[in-house]
Amino acid sequence: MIWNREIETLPRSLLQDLQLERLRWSIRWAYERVPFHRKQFDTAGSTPDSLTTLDDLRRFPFMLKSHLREHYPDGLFAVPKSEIVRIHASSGTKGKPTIVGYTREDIDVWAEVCARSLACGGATPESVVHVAYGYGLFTGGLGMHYGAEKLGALTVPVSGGNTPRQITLLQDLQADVLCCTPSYALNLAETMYQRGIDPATLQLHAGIFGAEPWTEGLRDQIEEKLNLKALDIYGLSEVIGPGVSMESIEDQHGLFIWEDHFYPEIIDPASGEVLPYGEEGELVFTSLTKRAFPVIRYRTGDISTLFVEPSKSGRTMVRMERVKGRNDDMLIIRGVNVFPSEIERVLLQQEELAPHYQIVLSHETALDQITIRTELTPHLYADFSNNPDNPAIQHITNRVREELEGALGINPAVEIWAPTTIPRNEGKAVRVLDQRG
Ligand code: DLL
Repeated sequence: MIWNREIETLPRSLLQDLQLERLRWSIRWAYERVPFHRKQFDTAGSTPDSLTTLDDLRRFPFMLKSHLREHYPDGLFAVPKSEIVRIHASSGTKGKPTIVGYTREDIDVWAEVCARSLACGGATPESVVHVAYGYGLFTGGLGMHYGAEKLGALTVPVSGGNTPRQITLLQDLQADVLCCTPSYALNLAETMYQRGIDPATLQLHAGIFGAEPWTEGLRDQIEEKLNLKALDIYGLSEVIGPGVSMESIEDQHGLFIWEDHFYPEIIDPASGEVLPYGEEGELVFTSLTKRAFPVIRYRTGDISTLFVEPSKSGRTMVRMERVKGRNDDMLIIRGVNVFPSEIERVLLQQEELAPHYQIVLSHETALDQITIRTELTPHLYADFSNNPDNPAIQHITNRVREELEGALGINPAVEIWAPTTIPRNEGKAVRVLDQRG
C-alpha cells in the first residue's frame, strides 16, 4: 500500500521543484529565526537570497552534533517555547543529551512520514502494530505510535522490556507488524524459542526494524526465526526521529528517503565535498518543512550511498543503502579501519554461531587489543555435551579468526561462549565495549 501516492510517486522533476520551493523557505526560516544559523550563513557569505537552485545548497556551511551541545538545551529552536508541544532527546552516549523540539505542525509531519513508512513496510489501516521501541525521550516509540495511529492501525504501545509479556500480547492481539530494534527482535525470537512458542502460530507479517546498524545476514536470521519480512527503517532525532527513510516490502532494497521533507546529500567525510549518487560517504540532511528545529546540512556521521532506481512499488524517491555504521563508531585496529557491521557480516556467515556478539577493545600491552566474543548455537552446544572445553570449539574459533582476517584484514582474539551468555538488550544493542580507559 502507498500511503501518499501523489507525493511518493511524483515525477522527479516535479519533486525537485517542490524541494527548491521548500528549501528556500527553510533556509530563510532558519536565517531569520536562529542567531546560530544567521551567523553561520553570514560567515560563509551565503544568504537566503543566494540560493536559487538545489545545487546552491552546497555553498552553505555544515551543522554538527557539537553545535547542538553548544546550544543546549534549546538555543537552536526557531520558535518560542510556547509553540513547542514536544521535546525528545538523542540517545548520544557521550556527554549531555541533545534536545530537539517539535511544534504541532512538526508532529503532524512526523506522523505523516511514519505512516508512510509503516505502509511502505506492508502495514494497512487494518493492521495491528506492536510498537516495542522505547517510549519516552527516545523518538522510536512515540514516532512509530503516531504514525500507526495516523495510518488508522490498531496501535499497541508496549514500549521496551518485559519480553514474556510482549510475547503474550503478540499472541493474544495477533499483531501483524512488529516495530523494534533488530537486536530486540532476535531477543524476542530467542525467548519464544525457549518457551516453546512457534512463531508460525503468530500473525506477524512484517518487522520494521531500525535505530541501529544491522546486516543482510541478520535480516535472514530474523526472517527465519520470526517468520516475517524484516525491513529497515532509518532516522535520527536531530532530523525528526524514525521515518526519515524506509525500505519497501516490495523491493526490500534501499530505504526510500521522504525527500519532500528531508533533503539528502552524501559527502566525502574528509573534504566535505558533495559526492554523486552511487558513491559511499556521510549522509547530510536539510529539513524542508520543520519549524521548531530546522537543520541545514546536518552531518549525521552515518555512512551510506544514495541511488535512484525504478522501484517495483512505483515510488520515485531517492533510496539510501542500509547504513554501514557511524563515522565515530569505526574501529581502527592496528591501522585497519572496520565497522562493527562488517564484523557482524563475517560472524553471521558461520553456521555454528548464534547471531549474538560483542567487540571488546582493551589496552593490555602498548598496542590495542580487540576481542570478539560470540556464542555457539544452542543445538550445537548440546551436541558438544554442553562442554565449553570441547576441542571442536577450538577448531571453530580458529576458523572464525582466519575468516575475519581474510575478509577484513584484522587479527582479533576470538572467544566462543556458551549460548545465551552474551548480554541481551531491550533497545539499541551495545556491541562495542571499550575498556581502554
Ligand atoms: O534511533 C531514531 C529511530 C528510531 C530510527 C526507531 C529508526 C527506528 P537516535 O536515537 O537519534 O534516533 O539515533 C540516530 O541511530 O544517526 C544512526 O547512527 C542510527 N540509526 C538509526 N536507524 C538506523 C538504521 C533513532 N536503520 C542514529 N540503520 C542514527 C543503521 C541507524 N543505523
